[in-house]
Amino acid sequence: MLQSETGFRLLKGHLDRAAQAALVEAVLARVDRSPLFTPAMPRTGRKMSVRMTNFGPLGWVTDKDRGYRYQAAHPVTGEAWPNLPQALFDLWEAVSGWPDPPEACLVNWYGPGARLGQHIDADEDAKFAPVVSVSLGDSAKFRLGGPTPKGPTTSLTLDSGDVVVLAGPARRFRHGVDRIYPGTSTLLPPGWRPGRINLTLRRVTKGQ
Ligand code: MD5
Ligand code: FE
Repeated sequence: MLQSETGFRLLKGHLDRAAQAALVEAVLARVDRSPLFTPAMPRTGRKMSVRMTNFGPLGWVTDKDRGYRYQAAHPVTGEAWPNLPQALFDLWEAVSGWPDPPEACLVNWYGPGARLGQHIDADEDAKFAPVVSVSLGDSAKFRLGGPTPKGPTTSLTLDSGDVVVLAGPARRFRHGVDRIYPGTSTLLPPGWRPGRINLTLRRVTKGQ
């Protein structure tokens, strides 16, 4: 099926409710020190509806003038990103099949009405390393295409606790989030829901 040939693996309900709650606590404690920022598209400066922050030595950022990139400092506070929660190192080790640890965890927060347009993740020098994604909070409609800008797409629902592993060819597949389904989870605390948090663990540098 889709999963094994392409390197796309959806681990439905990989994290139980207790693991999700512990992860949310670790994430929100770090977001306190490293607040969500509003990313802007290169050149147009158009603001994205998803809000972001990062954990780990490198974080993904974008703005009008400098575009998409990884950097060591938060674009607003200028501080280093917080460290990765141990649970995310453990998850990466359990599911990624990659020998080196993740260097970046992009944290995406979707409020009601937020979406993420179809795109391919290609800003990492480590272009063969997998990406591991964790969904927390409200469910989302995720749409996965293929390696080219056109062609058919498949819609999937990502629920809280789901983990997606993108390895091999799927690592370069077009994808996006069409919408979230507000009120489908009670995991996130008041102020964060309705809403969805997605964590993506990534290798950025090629290393030696
Ligand atoms: C999300 N995040 O749910 C989505 C999907 C992103 C992003 O797309 O870049 O932050 S996470 C699943 C994902 C990540 C990277 C590659 C692929 C899927 N893929 O090739 O299908 O916030
Ligand atoms: Fe992506």
